[in-house]
Formats: sequence, C-alpha cells, structure tokens
Amino acid sequence: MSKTALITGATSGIGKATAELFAEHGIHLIICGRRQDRLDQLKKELKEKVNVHTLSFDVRDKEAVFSKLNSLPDEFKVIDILVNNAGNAHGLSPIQDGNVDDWDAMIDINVKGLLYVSKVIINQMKERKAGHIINIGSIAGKDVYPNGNVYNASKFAVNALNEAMRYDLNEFGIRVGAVHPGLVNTEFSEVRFKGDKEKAENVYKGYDPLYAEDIADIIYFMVSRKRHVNIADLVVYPTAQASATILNKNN
Ligand code: NDP
Ligand code: 8X3
Repeated sequence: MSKTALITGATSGIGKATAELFAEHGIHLIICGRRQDRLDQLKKELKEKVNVHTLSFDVRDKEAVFSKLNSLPDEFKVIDILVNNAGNAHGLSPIQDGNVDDWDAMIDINVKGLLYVSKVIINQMKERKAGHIINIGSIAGKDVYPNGNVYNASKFAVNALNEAMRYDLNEFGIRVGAVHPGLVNTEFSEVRFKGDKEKAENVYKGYDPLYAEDIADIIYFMVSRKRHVNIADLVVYPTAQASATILNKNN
C-alpha cells in the first residue's frame, strides 16, 4: 500500500527536492511551508503522480500547527513518514554581537517548531504503533563553529531530540533517524545573510557543494529500507568539506 509523507519546509531546497523524489516513488504528500504560492506550484507539478495536500503555516505558531495538523482531510489523516525539515540559520556573528530576534527565530523555528509538528504526528504514530520520523539536523549540530553559536545550539538540540525520540518511541516500533548535512546549495545562505545574494552565492563558490537532491536521495534511501532497518544518524559532507571549518576551496 502506498505511504503518505508530511514534509515541513517543502517550498524550497531539501524539503522540495524530497517531495519531488517521494512523488516519483509513489509516496503521497502533505507539503508544508509558509509560502502558499510555492506549495500550489509544487502541488501542480506533482499531483499527476500522487495525492498532494498543501498546508501553509508558520511552525512557530503553535495553535496553527495543532489546528491544521488535526484537521487533515480523511485521505491524508494517516501519516507514515514525517520529515522534520523546516528550518534556517538567521545571521552569522559572534555571540556578543548577536541579534536577539535572530536567536528567537532559530530557537522557535528549528527547535520549538519541530517539537510542535512532531507532537501531533507522534500521537497518531503511537496509536498505530508504526511510523518513521526523519529529522534534518546539520553538521552544525555535531560541531560548533565560530559565529555559529545559536544556530549550532538549535541544531545540537535537533540532534538531542532525534536521539530522545528514538529512545522514547522505541516501544511503539516507530523508526527515528537524522541526516546532518554539511554545505548544501539552497536558499539557506540567502536567509542566513538576510537576502544578500552575493554573500550567499560566495558560500558555494570554488568547490562542489551538496545539492538538495543529494540529501533527498539519502532521505529516500532511509525511508525505503525494510521495516526492521532504522538508519539512526547520518553525517553527509560535500567531498571538498572535511568538517565545519575545513573546506577545500578552488580545488
Ligand atoms: P531553504 O531555505 O531552501 O529551505 C528552508 C525551508 O524551511 C523552506 O521551505 C521554508 O519555507 C521552511 N521554513 C523556514 N522557516 C519556517 C517557518 N517559520 N515556518 C514554516 N516553514 C519554515 O534551506 P534548506 O533546504 O537548506 O534547509 C532545510 C533544512 O536543512 C533546515 O533545517 C536547515 O537547517 C538544514 N540544513 C541545511 C544545510 C545547508 O547548507 N543548506 C546544511 C545542514 C542542514 P517557507 O519560507 O515557505 O516557510
Ligand atoms: C548548515 C550547514 O555549515 O552552514 O546547517 O552550518 S552550516
């Protein structure tokens, strides 16, 4: 029987590429993000292949998350796969110069938003004693790097929550695993540098970065293993990157 996946942050980058790949493999989709126009466009592209439902909400808005996820149409009520992907870095500066609104955004979106969405979906997975949760962490959640501070903290939290979910949900047969990418060429840096395209493009110049499709491939690999196989944790770098701070540019 065909599965249904809910993907947060499906309007761009890793989430969008994952939705596209899942559709190719016949996985029905609930695609989420704040930009409804992008969700509509993606639905238009994918609806010939699978059933697609769009849900526009800000993951920071607890009430919106709960009400939208609790009132899904019947055909989308059973969610087999949750991809907790929505998130971004906001700013890159020493902690003493940090912008408090940026800190709020990263903690509220990357950590609390992930928790709100998971809360609803875990409830139904627990009842069915089945389900698969993929958390998108980051190498920023494995190693702190200079000026990364609060983004690092938010992704360390995702790493911790990935493990915590795996431990606590073990008795229900729910699979939980994380992917922690290094540099992926998406809109990520444009958001981090508040729309400064030149600065953003520079992040991915002089080497071959990862692309959203590379991470989507990995996510699909994780969710397409046999029922008894749970890939718990994966760190993925572009070949040119060896750590958060070692990057071989102009190779
Ligand atoms: P993008 O900026 O391309 O995508 C981010 C997605 O998150 C968008 O779809 C955006 O949708 C959604 N999102 C952001 N804020 C909110 C919000 N408040 N409410 C709902 N949705 C939101 O970046 P990526 O695809 O690269 O990022 C996806 C994930 O991968 C993030 O968790 C990021 O931290 C992680 N990651 C990225 C890496 C990279 O180098 N690119 C490396 C490691 C991890 P919308 O704006 O429409 O709401
Ligand atoms: C995104 C990768 O190195 O910019 O999480 O933190 S990095």
